[in-house]
Amino acid sequence: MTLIMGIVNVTPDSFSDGGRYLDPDAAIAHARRLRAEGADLLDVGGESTRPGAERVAPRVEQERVLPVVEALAAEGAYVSIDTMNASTATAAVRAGARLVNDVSGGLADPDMLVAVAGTDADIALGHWRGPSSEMYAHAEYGDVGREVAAELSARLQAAAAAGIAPSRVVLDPGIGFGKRGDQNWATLRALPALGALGPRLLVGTSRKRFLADVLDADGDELTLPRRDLATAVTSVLAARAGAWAVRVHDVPTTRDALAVARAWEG
Ligand code: PMM
Repeated sequence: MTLIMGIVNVTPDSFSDGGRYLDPDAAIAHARRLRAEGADLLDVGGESTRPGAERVAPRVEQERVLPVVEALAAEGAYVSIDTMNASTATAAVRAGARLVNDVSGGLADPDMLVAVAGTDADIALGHWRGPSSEMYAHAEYGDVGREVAAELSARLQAAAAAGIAPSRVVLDPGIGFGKRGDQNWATLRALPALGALGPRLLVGTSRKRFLADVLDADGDELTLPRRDLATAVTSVLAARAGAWAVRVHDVPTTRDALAVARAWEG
């Protein structure tokens, strides 16, 4: 059964919910709500990766996320830490996080893989070709599905070389990261090939621009319900393609969609 990862962005500038949960108490309350709605994991992040975003100092990132991770883990929640910084990853694992979610696949911080190897946490490695400030500079592909698979395979090997067994790895195709509109759909079509690499798969499509493009919806708040419905559809399709987990903002809509798909499948 595909797990639902609920998004807890403790940031002023994430593209769909930036600033809403910057206060730790607001973030914790939001995460509790996601959990009550059916989230199996809570993904806590303190640095926006929206296209064009500038990096945040690890100290600032940790001030945002550590109180939230600690409170949720103490309540027994399965917490993941969304970070590209090794120091934040290790501090969050000490605070109770069980999964390090690195959208850069261990590329942004050369210490990340070794740091995680020394903990008992798992790691999600995202497909990534460069920082958000230059998000589309590397969006040049021949066969995007093949290239994403080859580059994730290389990250899997790098993790193994650092001492992280494949059973501790989750691979993520990095939807929206260094990929333009249609390149995201081609990447999603390649999910079965990514699954053949072995590790569990995590897929994050939630509210992303490539969905709005299909819906002909612009970026304002009114389009969020439409993006959430589109996210539920892509999450169901990801589940059918074998995803271990889907990362979403709107947990109830995706939870219902997954339940309906499960009923169909019997
Ligand atoms: N996308 C975002 C942030 N973190 N983590 C994983 N594993 N996969 C993703 O696709 C992903 C991520 C950007 O979305 P947000 O700003 O809405 O959180």
